[in-house]
Amino acid sequence: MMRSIALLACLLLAACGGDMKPPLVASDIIITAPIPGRPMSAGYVSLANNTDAVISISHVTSPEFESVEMHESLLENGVAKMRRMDELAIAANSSMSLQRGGKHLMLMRPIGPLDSVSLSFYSGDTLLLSVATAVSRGGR
Ligand SMILES: [Cu+2]
Repeated sequence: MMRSIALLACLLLAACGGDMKPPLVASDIIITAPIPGRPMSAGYVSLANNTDAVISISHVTSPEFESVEMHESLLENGVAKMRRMDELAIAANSSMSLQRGGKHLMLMRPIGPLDSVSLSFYSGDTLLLSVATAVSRGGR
């Protein structure tokens, strides 16, 4: 709780600062179409932290999916695996790319049609950013 208050204060300070860049910006968002028989999509996105403090994403939600997990791909004894992450930390004034073979979002069990997908990024109870994008067709 203390942590979210501290973060919120930072974000408010950043918002009041002279330069008008939003604290957290998402770009290059890709949501893959679910593979038939596997009710899940992957989400890739670049996240830019424009503040002087670390931004810690604790969870991501999407109204179009039952749940969203933050994953990291890794090799374990030569076998590709995915591990669930409890937190996604973006260093001050840096960007992080969620991409194929690396950190990514796993969107589990779609609810209804997926014409457009919304993602909300949270730090504790604080909504940091909401974005929406179309699902890429034919991609994986
Ligand atoms: Cu995954």
